[in-house]
Amino acid sequence: MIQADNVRILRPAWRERKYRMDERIAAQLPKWRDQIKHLIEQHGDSAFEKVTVSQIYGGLRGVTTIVSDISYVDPEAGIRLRGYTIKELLELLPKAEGTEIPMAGGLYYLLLVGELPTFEDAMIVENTWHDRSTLPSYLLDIINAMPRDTHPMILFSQSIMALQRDSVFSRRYQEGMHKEDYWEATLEDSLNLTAKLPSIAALIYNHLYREGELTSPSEVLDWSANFAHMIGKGNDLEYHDLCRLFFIIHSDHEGANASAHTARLVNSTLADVYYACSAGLNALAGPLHGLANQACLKWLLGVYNHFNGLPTKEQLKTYAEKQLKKGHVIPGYGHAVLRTTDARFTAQRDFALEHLPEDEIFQLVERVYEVVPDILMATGKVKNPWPNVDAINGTLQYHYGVKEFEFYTVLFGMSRIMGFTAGLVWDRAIGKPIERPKSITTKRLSDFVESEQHQ
Ligand code: HAX
Repeated sequence: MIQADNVRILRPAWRERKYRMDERIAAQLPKWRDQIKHLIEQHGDSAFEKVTVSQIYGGLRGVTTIVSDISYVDPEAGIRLRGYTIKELLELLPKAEGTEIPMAGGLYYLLLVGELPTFEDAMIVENTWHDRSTLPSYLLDIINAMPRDTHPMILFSQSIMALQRDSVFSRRYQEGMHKEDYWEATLEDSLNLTAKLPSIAALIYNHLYREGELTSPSEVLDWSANFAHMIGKGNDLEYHDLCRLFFIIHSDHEGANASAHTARLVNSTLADVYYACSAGLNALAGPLHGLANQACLKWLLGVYNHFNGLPTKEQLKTYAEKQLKKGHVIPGYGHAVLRTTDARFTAQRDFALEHLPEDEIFQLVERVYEVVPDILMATGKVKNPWPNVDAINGTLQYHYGVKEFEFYTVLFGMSRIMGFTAGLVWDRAIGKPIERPKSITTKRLSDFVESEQHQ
């Protein structure tokens, strides 16, 4: 039972108001479509950058492949969501009563519409989500039928696929929907799906770790806090705030990272939001992508246990240097694009300094931050020796009792689906075609390079 003085009241007066994101997106479409049409007509044959052989073999690292106006990773300022840094977002996005951390509803409005929401805009998204949050009973049956040792990401991806039968886009497509309306049907699917994410994630968590306990979303909590409530943390207000922070900072990281690009590629075939998001999550589940937060926490706990407590700086330096000599990486450090401390790390560190300065694993995070950058710089090869988002996020979950490492990627995915779906709505709005890049054989590539050399 949630105590009355612990809740952030969602304003009932706004419950009846229809969200206006569709109108606001529609109002911007002529301008965007004209701009893109002009770019293609006037500069369609301009080369933006050259692609090297190493890039073709090297996972297309750094090759610009798609446009995304939802977010951009600035090497120095970090991620900008619709142009705003994490610090700015934490200041500017609307907050529910009694908390300093913004509501996810406001962030989702920003990602979709591209404009800062008013408090009312954010509340309408929150209420729209609440009204659409009920899970169909067959989903409970599906989850309950799955063995307890099933990976939570499988259950997550599977749940989203199961909900596809209610896709508005697919139904309307079968009915002969006009191309101009694709984005609106995609928006409907996106709202329906994102509305259910806290309940889906909680259902999975409770099935795997809380003996199947069932809790409904609370009328009075926002989207993020509702997840906390449904996993039995309804009265832990600090954890509510951590959820708000976590879901905001993980929501998008450009459009061409493995999971976001997967979602957009699938959706470009006009497979709906459910197919696309499930596919995106499957990419996120890989150890090179969404699992880094667990690897980092495991590493920190390993260090802590090795020294039977907090190591001194000298001990930590020796330990980290040995690790590098063995050819291992220091998890949570480095980044393919960023060239400074990740603003998402800083935001979480500020949270920890305020709420859990005495936590010894957090103190270890701090010590690693003092010691490791110099060691990585000394290697002369690490391009960014600073911490990334994953250097701390597991530590925070662990502190508040969410100790099931393998579940952390579900939390990441829950947040990232906001970014995926905002991208999908806009891809359909600007009429992005099916993706079909080209592959090449090694022989053709070799022949090409040799013929270039002889010219
Ligand atoms: N520890 C040790 N060595 C590192 C390192 C680290 N934290 N970061 C980079 N390096 C090494 C690389 O392994 C590479 O060595 P080789 O030339 O011998 O192969 C060299 O430094 C140059 O790498 P880079 O250009 O600086 O970095 P990349 O773009 O190749 O890789 C990674 C970026 C994030 C994968 C890398 O920094 C890394 O492995 N970090 C540790 C794991 C980690 O924190 N992953 C989470 C990333 C956050 C994220 O994107 N989440 O979604």
